[in-house]
Amino acid sequence: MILAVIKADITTIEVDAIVNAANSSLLGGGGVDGAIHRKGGKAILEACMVIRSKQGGCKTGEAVITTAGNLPSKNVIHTVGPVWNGESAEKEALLASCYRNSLKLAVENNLKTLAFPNISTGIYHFPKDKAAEIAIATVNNFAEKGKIEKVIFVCFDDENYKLYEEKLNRIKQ
Ligand code: AR6
Repeated sequence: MILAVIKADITTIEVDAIVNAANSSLLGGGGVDGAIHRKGGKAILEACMVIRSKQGGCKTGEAVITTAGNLPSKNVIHTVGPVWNGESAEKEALLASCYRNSLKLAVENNLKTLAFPNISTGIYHFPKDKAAEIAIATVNNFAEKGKIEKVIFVCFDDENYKLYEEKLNRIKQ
């Protein structure tokens, strides 16, 4: 599995699935979620509504998959990150679950290339350094990583980009 980092808008990335930092309603919101729904069009919301009617949304740490509508990627995996409100091992475990459950869903759907945003580090206020550490370790230690060809960490701000670059260089050495 190749691990890469870029600074970009995730809605422009062509991969088998981009991951969305959603909320448990799956009805859209601000940040990367808003951008994905806006650019992907109503097909994504419609697919989310179908999932809502079957299972009532998506719990924190879990993931669901939909069409990517008008986006260049083939699918969108929606995962719900934890809201950070102070030091908590439980929140760290939930963030790791977001990455692990998204990867599992990719394997189940035979998807080979994935792009992750920096889940929970915006509106949900998870500390960026800790989040990057968890994201990279969880992806790198994923049990079925041989089944995924490439994971791109798509950063939107310089701080996250520098953190990922530094941490990825360290594990590649
Ligand atoms: N491409 C890539 N990354 C982005 C983009 C983009 N177009 N836009 C923002 N980011 P956030 P959260 C980065 O707030 O913290 C929504 O309302 C952003 O800089 O999108 O998990 C949902 O509906 C940050 O580093 O997600 C939820 O209610 C990262 O994406 C809530 O926000 C995540 O920031 C989820 O909060």
